[in-house]
Amino acid sequence: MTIAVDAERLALEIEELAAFSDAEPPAVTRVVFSDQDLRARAWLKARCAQAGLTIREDAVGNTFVRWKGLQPDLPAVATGSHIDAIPHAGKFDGVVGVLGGLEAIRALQQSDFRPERSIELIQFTAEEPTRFGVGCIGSRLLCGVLGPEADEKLSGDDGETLRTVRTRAGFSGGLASVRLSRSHYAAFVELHIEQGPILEREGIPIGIVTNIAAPASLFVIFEGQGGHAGGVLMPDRHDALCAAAELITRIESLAKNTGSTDTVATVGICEVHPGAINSIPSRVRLGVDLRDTDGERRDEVLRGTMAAVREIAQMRKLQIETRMLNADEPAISAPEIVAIIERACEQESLKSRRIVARAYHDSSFMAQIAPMAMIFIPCRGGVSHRPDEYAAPEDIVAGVRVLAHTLADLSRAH
Ligand code: HGY
Ligand code: MN
Ligand code: MN
Repeated sequence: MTIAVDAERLALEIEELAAFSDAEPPAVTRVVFSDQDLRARAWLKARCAQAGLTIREDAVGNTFVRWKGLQPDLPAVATGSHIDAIPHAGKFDGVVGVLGGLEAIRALQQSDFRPERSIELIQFTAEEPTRFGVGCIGSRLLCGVLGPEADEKLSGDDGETLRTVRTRAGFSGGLASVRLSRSHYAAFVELHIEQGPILEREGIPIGIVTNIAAPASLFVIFEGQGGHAGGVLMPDRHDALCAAAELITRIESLAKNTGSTDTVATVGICEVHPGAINSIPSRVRLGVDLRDTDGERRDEVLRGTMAAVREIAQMRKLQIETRMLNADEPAISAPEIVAIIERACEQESLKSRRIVARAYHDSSFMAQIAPMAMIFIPCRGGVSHRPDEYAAPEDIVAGVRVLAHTLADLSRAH
């Protein structure tokens, strides 16, 4: 089967989508339900409509773009990813899976291939945690890890709830209607940049994900006494930032000492109040992100973190509160889909290797309702979540070609 990918059109579309941003190029900021996100969604739907595909949006804004198969009553085959972007990110994270998925469908439409199962592209809402503190809200609701309570439970730093924000963005209806059954899809495959250095370092164009690391995240709030930077002597202080600093280095050492490099820990948020140079910090909020391919090893770091919180609170005589945001299970790819992707790579005479996904993805949750696997392509220097994130056009096209073969294979009703 000849797969004709329109590389030029795809490259142009990636640039066009990147322009819907609240940051100066080459950075991209596109927070879910922001005006730029809504403009990007409208642009994407217009591109999908031009391809003659049917479009449905659910109550949280997940967007479903379907190429109807010859046997439309069979469970469809799905692909997809996200278009929201954290502040000052790049233009490829998530986008390669959405626009690459659209291009894979268009390439199959151009060939003489007709799918028996429908093929559906999904653009998931809020893969990034920026707006509501938790990532993958759209796919969590799809698979039932999150339920209708999320409407009031999830809110941004501005206090606005998910319900308020999604309704204002034009997505109404009960969140219970977002949930899909385990038989809704026959398979789910996501194309994504690796967001790591391995494929580029080894000169391999395709990574086939075997498992996705499990994220856990929490806020830690330190309440100290504050006071005048000159007037309060050291023995009398209950400095919230010094306590936070101690916890940060304890978390780092816990992650470094699990015996595996698959364990990672990051404190990506540190808010200091009142934030004056001559005032002892009275309140600090840390945002902590812990991950591992092994859920139990990740939880060991989480337990160690909680023990350190108790010790530091006691030693420094201040209040420390922890607020769990999420603690998810690692996802395992379906071996039969891994094998199909490997076959697709052979058809394209592309070298591939199996690989672990260290970032989380919507696939992490789609794995709970359908056999899942991911296709990775290299990104320069392994860099992501930065304006200099870059994937070469030839690597994107290779990923789209492998995805197209995989979707075609999966869409046969056998
Ligand atoms: O944080 C992640 O792993 C993903 O990029 N949201
Ligand atoms: Mn990301
Ligand atoms: Mn992503």
